[in-house]
Amino acid sequence: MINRRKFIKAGAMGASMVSTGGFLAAYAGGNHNRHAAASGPVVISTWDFGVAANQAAWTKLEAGGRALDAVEAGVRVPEADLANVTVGKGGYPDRDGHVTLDACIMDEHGNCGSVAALEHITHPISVARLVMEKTPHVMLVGAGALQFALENGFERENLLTPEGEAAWKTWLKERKYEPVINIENRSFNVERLPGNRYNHDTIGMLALGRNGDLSGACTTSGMAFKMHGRVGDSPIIGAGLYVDNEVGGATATGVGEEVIRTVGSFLVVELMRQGLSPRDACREAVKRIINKKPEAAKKIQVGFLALNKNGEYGAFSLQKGFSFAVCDRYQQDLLLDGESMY
Ligand code: SD4
Repeated sequence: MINRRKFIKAGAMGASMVSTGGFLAAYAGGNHNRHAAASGPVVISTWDFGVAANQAAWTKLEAGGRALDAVEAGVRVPEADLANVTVGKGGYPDRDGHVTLDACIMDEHGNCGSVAALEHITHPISVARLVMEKTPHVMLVGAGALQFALENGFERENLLTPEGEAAWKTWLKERKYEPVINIENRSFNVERLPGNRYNHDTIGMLALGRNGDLSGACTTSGMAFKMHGRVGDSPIIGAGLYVDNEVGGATATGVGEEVIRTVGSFLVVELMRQGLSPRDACREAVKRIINKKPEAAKKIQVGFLALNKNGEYGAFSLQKGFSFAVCDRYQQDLLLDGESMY
């Protein structure tokens, strides 16, 4: 896998960039702040597919573009990628066979836009941006969101690929209609727990522009085989994404219900406001999830990713297996393994 190779390479290079303790030790200590804002823009995003998405965002940031334009351009990459069965077109459907998408975006002024349970549109993030910029509202859902998208020139498409349909039919045969999140993937293999590496559905991206302004975007097809009408954390401002230009931004991935319960991304930003590093703020938010539901927390994945105003970033998750991608002027293809509680 190319990303694995790049990660190893990145780890080795990182080790040479810190004075003591090596790259991973420095990260574990919460000192993952090699790149301050003064040294240039930075973009970070969730999971392995964040590497390619970051590079699209980087073309905007490098040219001095707005962080908002960067995050929109970045997350459009996995949205359009048919090989990606978890975001945008080609995403796995709900248990009734509908591909329903959730997305939100937030800029440096606190403006935000969101769509939930949107069908037939490949780029929900761009619809969310239009909701932010062209309506008096923050959030449009379902049929109303689709109507708004079509009225604004978005093309109606079939988002269910043959692969997605086949996966859905297999799920129907073996599991019937059980309203349990991703029950088909529940096993003792930690990587296959709901929300984890082989069962994740979201790109969350945060960017800091050359001028010091922050923006974020989050987009997903949601948990595979969810109930029709189910909305996760990803389009909920404060849960799946939050940006405060005075402090920093945060985004979440994993089982959205737990993120909503803790208003996770807002919590991470507020903890950074109180002085915590991005990594420590993410860790504290993960601890809140464990405190609320200690037993459930062992069987699911939730990961947080954060970027502060100084360009320092960090991540933390419940389970092992949460990767995130970092792109700045030093390196455009860095992929890191986040720390985890278990
Ligand atoms: C959701 N948070 O719909 C999303 C899915 C996800 O890893 O990120 N899974 O709950």
